[in-house]
Amino acid sequence: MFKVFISSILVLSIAFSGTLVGTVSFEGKTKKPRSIPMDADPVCGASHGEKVMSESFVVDKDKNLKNVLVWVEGVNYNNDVPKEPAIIDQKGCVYVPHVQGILKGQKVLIKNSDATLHNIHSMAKINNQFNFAMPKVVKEKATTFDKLEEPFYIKCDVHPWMKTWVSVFDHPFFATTDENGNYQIENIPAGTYTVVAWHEMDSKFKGFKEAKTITITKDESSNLSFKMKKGDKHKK
Ligand SMILES: [Cu+2]
Repeated sequence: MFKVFISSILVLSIAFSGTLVGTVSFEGKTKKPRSIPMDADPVCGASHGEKVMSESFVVDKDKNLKNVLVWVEGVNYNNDVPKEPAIIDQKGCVYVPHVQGILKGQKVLIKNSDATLHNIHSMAKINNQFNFAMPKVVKEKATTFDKLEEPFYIKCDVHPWMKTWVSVFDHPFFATTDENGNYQIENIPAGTYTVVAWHEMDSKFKGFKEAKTITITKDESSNLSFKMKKGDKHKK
């Protein structure tokens, strides 16, 4: 009797969830890809065979936008945070990944894969800020973010071009768009939600934040796409 009860709960919790997919694109004249000069630190320059391109504004030939963080708001999530740590790697004097969602309380491993000095400096507004050097012999430091926060950046004080964006969530229903502007968020409990798409601030294109409403129905894939224009802002 007890077993039957447990298995029916499992079936219910799996059945009442859906998938959200979509594309974020850019409307208007894009700008040329910009390369990052790294000659100031020979170790950085030497770690790349070819030019390193800026990741702050990347579109494909159809103007689909990479590195947009998309998240669902107000989802009830009572599971534990993942055991696997989130990774912020300093590799070739670039942060990998360029933007990511991290769960509140999840272990975050900050790696230095380079044979050079980095200084990692968090510009969080709600979470505690940190600012410490990682000489080439320091390969790993662990931290956590304890409060929910919309995207903020972390920079390197040694290499002014280095910047990565982090947002802190209390659920795992977020994703970053790939090189073709696509995102996919799975296993969202059925319900009606606000979904936010966010792209970082850029001196020319300003940045983008847009919220839309979607109803997730069980066992189905819902589609929600966004379009960024030059001059959009991070409006609430
Ligand atoms: Cu650095």
